[in-house]
Amino acid sequence: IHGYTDTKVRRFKDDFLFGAATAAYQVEGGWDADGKTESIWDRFLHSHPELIPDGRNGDVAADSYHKYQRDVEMLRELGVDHYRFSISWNRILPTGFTNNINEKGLEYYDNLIDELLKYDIQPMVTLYHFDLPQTIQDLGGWANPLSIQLFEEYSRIIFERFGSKVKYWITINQPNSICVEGYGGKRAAPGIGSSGIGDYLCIKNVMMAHAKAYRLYQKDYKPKYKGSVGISLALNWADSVNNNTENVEATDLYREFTIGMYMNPIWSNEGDFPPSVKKRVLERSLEQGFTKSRLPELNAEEITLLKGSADFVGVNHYTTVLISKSEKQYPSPSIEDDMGVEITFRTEWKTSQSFWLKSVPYGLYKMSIHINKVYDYPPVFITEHGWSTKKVLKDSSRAKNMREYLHALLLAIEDGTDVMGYTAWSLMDNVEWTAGTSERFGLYQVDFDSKEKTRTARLSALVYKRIIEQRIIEHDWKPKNLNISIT
Ligand code: PNW
Repeated sequence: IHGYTDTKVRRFKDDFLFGAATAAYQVEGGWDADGKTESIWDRFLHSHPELIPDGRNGDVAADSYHKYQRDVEMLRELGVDHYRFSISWNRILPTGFTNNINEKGLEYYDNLIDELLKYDIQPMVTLYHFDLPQTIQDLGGWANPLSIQLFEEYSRIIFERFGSKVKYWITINQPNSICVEGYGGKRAAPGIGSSGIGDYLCIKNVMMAHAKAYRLYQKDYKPKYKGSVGISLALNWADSVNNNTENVEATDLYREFTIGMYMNPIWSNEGDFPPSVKKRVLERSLEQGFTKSRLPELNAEEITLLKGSADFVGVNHYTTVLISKSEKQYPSPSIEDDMGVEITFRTEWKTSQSFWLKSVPYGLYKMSIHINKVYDYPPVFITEHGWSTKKVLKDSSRAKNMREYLHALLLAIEDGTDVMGYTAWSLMDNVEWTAGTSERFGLYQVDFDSKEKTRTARLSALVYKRIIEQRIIEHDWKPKNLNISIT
């Protein structure tokens, strides 16, 4: 791509929003405080401590439930425009249902939101970031279509209470992680292991739940509050390993399974899941002796409800993978078998502390151009982008990764991508799901051994602050020391 050798200075416009993100389970702690009950992640890591390398689960985490004022102070130090955080369903509705609304839970988020607004930081609220009430899981969770209505009821309570203060909403974080890892796989909550069946049931219901919440806001809240509602999708880029036709075709299909599956229902002209995915899952299902496709259908009414059900696409972009047609047989039925691809990485790609996360900045550019071409330039909000390291303060690899990806983003903007803002994952170190705290994503380091859960700015925090101030990328800029303060 162009733009890597020229000397043109590219600038983020003044209205471009810079922010940082976290999620409730990963930072709050207070897992049973003030009436909060058990979510599927509480249950999952309580019952599978052996999965966590360092044994740290979300029981206490960074203790943001008690330290939110310090969190807002950090956001002020960075000079960000917005803070993306998620609400714990169990804090608000301890039974999972609307029969018992927990005022203490609402108060916590009210205080956080007021603290943000006091300093002119816009809250961006995620309604659901992986932590379903266990009571709902006991009824099948997202595999049960009842979950659609339950999510809508929960959303109404949140919109009622915070609608006047919050202008940016994310309904659901990463349907594919929720469903493919949680229902297809066994290593993320709820760990159902129903690959090729449960994952697809979940995807339909999660997408429908999103659409219902969007329509609810549009009808009852948008007219008075004028906020925007989006959904955050895990959109990593995939390139073919080479130009062989079979690999190029495998890559197209992989993109339809990982991008089209979630984008098409909302942003394509036809709506619905991608034709190639529907075709493949139907064929494989019939071969396997099923009487119909394992991928549930969307009927005309559902297609209409989903089409256009977002004001922007929340892009969570981390990395790029290489795709080839798979030579090996996967267990069937499974989504892996349905896709039939193999995933690799280029050895030159710099690797993080997470095995899946390599630094490939051009992938963000290519992803943006792909979205523009296929979905006709939808408004994009980067709702997550980040890098993992060990517990170090001089995290030059994170600073470099951020600069290079932001440069790629500037090129994507120059080529027409409509980007509203960028959100760094994460404001601070947190519980990285089953990885515990062994993979650190924070601009601020958290000392989990300390009672205070002391937060300390990393080098990357100072670099980010500088980018936000200057609105250009200075690849060689270095701070004199690691002190950070509010300016
Ligand atoms: C996101 N991948 O998940 C989640 O939204 C965060 O909660 C999480 O802490 C963060 O990324 C870092 O992992 C992802 O395999 C998980 O490409 C996996 C991938 C991408 C995002």
